[in-house]
Amino acid sequence: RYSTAAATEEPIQPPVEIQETQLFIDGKFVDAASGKTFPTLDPRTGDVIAHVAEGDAEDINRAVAAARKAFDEGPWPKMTAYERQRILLRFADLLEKHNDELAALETWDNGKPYEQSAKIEVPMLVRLFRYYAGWADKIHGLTIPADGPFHVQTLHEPIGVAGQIIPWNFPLLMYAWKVGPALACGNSIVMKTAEQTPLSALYASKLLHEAGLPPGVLNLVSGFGPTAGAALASHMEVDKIAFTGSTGTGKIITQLAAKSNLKTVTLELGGKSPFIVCEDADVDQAVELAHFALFFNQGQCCCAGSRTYVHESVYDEFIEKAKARAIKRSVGDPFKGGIEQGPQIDSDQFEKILKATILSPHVFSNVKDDMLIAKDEIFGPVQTILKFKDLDEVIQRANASRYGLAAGVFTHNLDTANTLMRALRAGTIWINCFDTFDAAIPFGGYKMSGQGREKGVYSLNNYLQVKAVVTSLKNPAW
Ligand code: TXE
Repeated sequence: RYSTAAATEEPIQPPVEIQETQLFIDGKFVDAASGKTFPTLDPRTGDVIAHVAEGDAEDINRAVAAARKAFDEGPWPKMTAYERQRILLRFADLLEKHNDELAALETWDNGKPYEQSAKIEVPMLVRLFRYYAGWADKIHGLTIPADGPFHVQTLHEPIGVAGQIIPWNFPLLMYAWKVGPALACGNSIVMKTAEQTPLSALYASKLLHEAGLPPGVLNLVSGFGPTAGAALASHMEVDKIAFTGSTGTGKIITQLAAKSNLKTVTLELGGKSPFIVCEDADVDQAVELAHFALFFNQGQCCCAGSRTYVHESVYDEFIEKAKARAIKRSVGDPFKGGIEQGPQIDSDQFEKILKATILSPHVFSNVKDDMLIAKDEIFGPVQTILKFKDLDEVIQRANASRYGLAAGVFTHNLDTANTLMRALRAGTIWINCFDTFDAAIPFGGYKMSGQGREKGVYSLNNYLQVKAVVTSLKNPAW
């Protein structure tokens, strides 16, 4: 079992039946061309939940052909924006109607608390598709006053076939962050889900077609990175690749894109985000927020506040209280009510965390900046607490990382907040809050945490081409 959770108790039976296990290509559920399957495991026990079709390069070829046809021949990019919007809105309604089944699949495959899936993540998924449905009919170009007798305008057009590769820590949300903007802009998609968590995206894609999405517009291939994923990133007929996962794999994706057809690349990668507790902090509140910033989702968040910097004046009190809070954390079967922490995703991640520490909620005090637990992404329930003296010093230390995904600041001093907010080199700064993931707020990384932004209006740029149209004017006076 990949946690100390409830090792002696019988696992609770998830309230859902598995129905979709095949690949989804051209509007149909189909077997892999090779006929192969792979098991997806219950993180609570390591037992097989289902055998899922294992796509590889040949299935990616089939999926890309379907996506190409849907894009090049229509009807998707040729539909009116309003028609596309209505499909996305109907999809959001269906997701809302099937909230509990989606949440159960997500928890069964991933191990995160069911209450988190059902009350936070699936509702966010619904909200995100409504947000991007709203954009579908508001994407348009400009009319530009150029020198000379010309009428100049820009058309904002979809890029074409988007390849999308997602990880296992937020399977449905990562699906939404990528599918929402791509469809709103009129692209077609081939997505590869993570091998640990194929189930919820298959169910969601079935609902998307019930909502009226034409066949071939969204194709879903379950399978592994070096086979299906690499085939997608290096495909000559794919116009763009969006990836979320480790920094190492992000480099491979970029190389594959460059070596094939120079498809555009957006990346959302690892992090080692600082969470800074300033000297004016109410320690109880700061402890609670820092705890959430790190331990949320079993510590498996790319933006986890995994370097907790605490001012020396409140350091000792903070350590005692952080320890007490971690001990209080309720760990157990994620289908049980009131559980804060379920199992880690799988044995690989479990072993990786064990190399850094001991599993179960853990707090390390007196950490130095050059220790591995202060530098590397651990992706587990391990809080690393460091002491600082003054603002300039903590700015320098917080920025001395190859990552720059997010940062948390805890202070009620306006000047301190403003200084940190401007000085920290990260894509998101959360002040007196953390992990606020509104659909409209852009998310992405500085430095080796990624390229580009997802969510919000910014994500539309990832899925659009700009065409400049210059028309010579016969009668410049008009
Ligand atoms: O990630 P990978 P893994 C970090 C976290 C974690 C570590 C390893 O630190 O411990 O990465 O996790 C696909 N060509 N994050 O191994 O390999 C793969 O199939 C094309 C941070 O799960 O990056 C999956 O769909 N694709 C993170 C996706 O890439 C390839 C979330 C992510 O897997 C591929 C997850 C290849 N050669 C892990 N190799 C975040 N930023 O949120 C793998 N893939």
